[in-house]
Amino acid sequence: MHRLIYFPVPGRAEASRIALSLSGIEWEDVEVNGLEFNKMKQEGKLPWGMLPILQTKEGTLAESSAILRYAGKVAGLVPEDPFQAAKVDEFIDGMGPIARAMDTTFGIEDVNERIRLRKQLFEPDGAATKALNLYDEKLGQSKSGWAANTDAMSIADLKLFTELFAFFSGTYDGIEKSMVMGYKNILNYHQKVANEERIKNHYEGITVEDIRWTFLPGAFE
Ligand SMILES: N[C@@H](CCC(=O)N[C@@H](CS)C(=O)NCC(=O)O)C(=O)O
Repeated sequence: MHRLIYFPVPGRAEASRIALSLSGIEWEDVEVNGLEFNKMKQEGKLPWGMLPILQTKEGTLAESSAILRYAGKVAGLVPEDPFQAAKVDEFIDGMGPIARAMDTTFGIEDVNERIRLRKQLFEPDGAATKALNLYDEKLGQSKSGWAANTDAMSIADLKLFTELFAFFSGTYDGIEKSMVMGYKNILNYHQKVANEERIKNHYEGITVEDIRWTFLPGAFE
């Protein structure tokens, strides 16, 4: 039995949740709050002091991208071809800067300051704008339409789709849906992934009221 442990949000665990669901292996989605997180940390259950983690019978895996690569291999979402697999890794690693930029705004208690910092990320020279332009360009260049130009959907798509569109769900003060609406290739990509049969089935039952509404077909029309 595998146990994926994270906070009750998509965040850095959602891509692995999809991969685990598609893998067919038995797994449990464990959502914890801040108190439970602190307890796990104090008890030394978090290899790198953070979540998500994946508990397996062989031991605990930390780091969201490592968990995703593991779950993705089991689910057949990592290309066999070494070059394509490396391009998938390149895309996953390339997504680091925007996540790190967002991280700097999480610990800010003052809501106005938090909003100011987040809006700054979306200004013309901000880290989020740079990332969005890069993604838009790369998606426009992809012959297959998948993020890493792979023949089939890969873990790079699970990560890009879940982490990028989650930003615009309304749960992050200062970040609004309108901020992504000008990126044509990104919006086409949303439709491609949201309508992919396995993804569509995965989110069956999710409504527009849910935190995961950004993963539904038509969410950014
Ligand atoms: N590089 C790590 C970053 C993990 C991370 O930042 N986790 C956050 C939640 S998204 C966390 O555990 N925060 C609690 C804390 O640091 O106290 C990964 O990708 O897994």
